[in-house]
Amino acid sequence: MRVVTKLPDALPDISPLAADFPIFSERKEGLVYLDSAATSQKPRQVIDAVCEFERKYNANVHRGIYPLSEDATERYEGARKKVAGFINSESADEIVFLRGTTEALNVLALSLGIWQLKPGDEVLTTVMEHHSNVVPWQMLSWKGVRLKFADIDSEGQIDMDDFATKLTGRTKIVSVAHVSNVLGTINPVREIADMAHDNSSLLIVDGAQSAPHIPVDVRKIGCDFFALSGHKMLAPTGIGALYGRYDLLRKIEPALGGGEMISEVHQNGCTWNVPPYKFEAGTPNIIGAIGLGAAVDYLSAIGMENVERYDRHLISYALSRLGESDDIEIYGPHDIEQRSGVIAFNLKGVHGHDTAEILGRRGVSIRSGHHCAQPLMERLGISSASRASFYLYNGKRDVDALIDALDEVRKVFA
Ligand code: C6P
Repeated sequence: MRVVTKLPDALPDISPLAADFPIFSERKEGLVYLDSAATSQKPRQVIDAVCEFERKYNANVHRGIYPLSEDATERYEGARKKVAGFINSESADEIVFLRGTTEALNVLALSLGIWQLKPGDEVLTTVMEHHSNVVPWQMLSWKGVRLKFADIDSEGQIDMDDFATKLTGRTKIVSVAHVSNVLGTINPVREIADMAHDNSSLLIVDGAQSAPHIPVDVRKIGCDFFALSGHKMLAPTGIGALYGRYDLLRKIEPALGGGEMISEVHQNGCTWNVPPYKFEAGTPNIIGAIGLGAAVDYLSAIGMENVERYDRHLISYALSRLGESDDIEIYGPHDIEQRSGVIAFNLKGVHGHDTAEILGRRGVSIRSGHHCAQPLMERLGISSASRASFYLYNGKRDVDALIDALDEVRKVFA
């Protein structure tokens, strides 16, 4: 497997890693891809690992005792170990393979919500959350569980005084994004973990936007659960992971029932398998896990510190270029140390969808709209924003293409 392990110290015109991503050479019309927060592109190393598995190792896992199935199981469990190492969990038994962050948060809301929370209990989140960290908790309202939102300040960071005020004796769960998919804010999850635990609350971290961009150490963070999506970090869609502290995974009830998650089933009841299998009902996304393992190998070979440093170069260059014009409003922290991955902005007087549509015609792919974060849009007093999101295959040239294309938008609306 060929892996380019070095990212340059200064931002190059074209990322040396772009060559690993077939989509950039195979699309004849060229591609300026600035929507990696929605989903990332996939390197050859991941595509090859997925193809190799389908060609040589495909069988169901944990079920057959013939060599092919044992091979498949070994590779599937190997991927689990890689994910465990990537986020520094104590053991692979703390990693549950699920479809992604949304499914992980729903599983937690069901497990904790239905089995453990009582009427009057509260879940504390923030106003910058993705709907995946809002709706599953709101769905517990039938049980009398209340969802509260900590506010943000003018820089798009959590208002920690408001957070502290809303963290009460009734708060059983705190669930926050590590990195906002709109503001790019990196939240102080270590501090939040201490506050939550001092209050005897559990801390869930939505790592959908952090795991692809910054080193994640669940033990250093001190969170109880951490969710990530493979497709945002170079793996295929439909695979993600839920980390849970082993003692908690043992204690809480499963949310999904079926094959694999049981120990025994009788007409009058059943008993659960041990974690993580207790939470993996049915045939899992084996091929997705193999792809996620390969993606973790790829990112680890580069080093997440290097990925983070490169991300800062991209963000800082893009912020400075976008800041050259006074008709662009940028959302999120000014301090680039406090942000990661995405820049949401609005061109004054132009709807985000118009901006994205015109950019798309110029070969520049960005996202616009509410970004599945409507409470945040309401808080910012806007209905939509354009968002450019960056990853390790982007270079200066992609940012310059964005800036040039924005001139086209200005011309159309002049
Ligand atoms: N945000 C975006 O364009 P899934 O869809 O389950 O892989 O991830 C959900 C999710 C949860 N939390 C955060 C912070 C996210 O950013 C996302 C996905 C994408 O911003 C698609 S809406």
